[in-house]
Amino acid sequence: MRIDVVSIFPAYLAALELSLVGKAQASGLLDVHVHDLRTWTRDRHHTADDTPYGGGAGMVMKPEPWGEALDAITDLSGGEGAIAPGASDKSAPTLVVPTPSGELMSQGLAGELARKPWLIFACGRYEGIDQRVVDHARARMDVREVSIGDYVLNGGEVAALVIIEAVVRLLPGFLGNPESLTEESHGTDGLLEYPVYTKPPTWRGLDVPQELVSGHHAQIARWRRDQALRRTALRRPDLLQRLPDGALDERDRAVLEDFADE
Ligand code: JD8
Repeated sequence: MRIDVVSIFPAYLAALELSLVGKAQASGLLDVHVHDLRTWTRDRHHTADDTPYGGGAGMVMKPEPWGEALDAITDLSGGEGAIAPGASDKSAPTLVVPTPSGELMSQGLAGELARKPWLIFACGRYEGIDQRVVDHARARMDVREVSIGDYVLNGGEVAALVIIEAVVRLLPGFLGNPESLTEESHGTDGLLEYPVYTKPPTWRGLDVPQELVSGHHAQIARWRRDQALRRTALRRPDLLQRLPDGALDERDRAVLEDFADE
């Protein structure tokens, strides 16, 4: 997968060199390119913003630098000014624009984006990017305006990092043990994760639950399921409503009823 990220604060994306995403780059699974939007500004002050039409507080990001940045990055001619080496049209890019007014990021969307060959992240600042940039891009490529949650950030960079990590870890060959993907929260069973423990068996007077040191696999599996059900009922009852029919067996429902009676 190729990922391009455009921002006026490219240093924010340095984290992509670290940890597993960094390893994915080293292994060739991932090809990340971070660009400074000001590269495509024309005035000596490298101005990327201007006052909003219709008035109001703050500034808006100018369309011209974004238009030229996306032209250069998506220019598959390999010619002058092209960023991406000449490539066939099969690797059409998907433009991902983090915005508080976007569709909500989810594990499902992460899976969808992980199947794309090329993602371009447009990280806005100020009050946002002139809307014509997205409207113009929609005529040329797949565009997803995405929010990572119902709280306000100062820009799109950290949201891009969140989305990239959620996507890249789903790439085939990325995680050493793809098995662990199935068990996690928001994974396949739609429940929150059960609590996890490791050595020592007692820490500051706190013991690891007996069920986990029993070595009794069926008992361990049952304990973990019960914990996941209780945690989900307590913290994310909305997830229980979204479970497909048949996702809960008789014992699961009994656990939830007991929990509700507590
Ligand atoms: C991109 C500019 C700041 C937003 C005025 C504060 C995502 N879940 C999310 N919350 N906030 C963002 C986000 C915020 C951004 C930009 C994403 C570009 N801002 C603006 C509108 C109100 N300031 C986000 N994904």
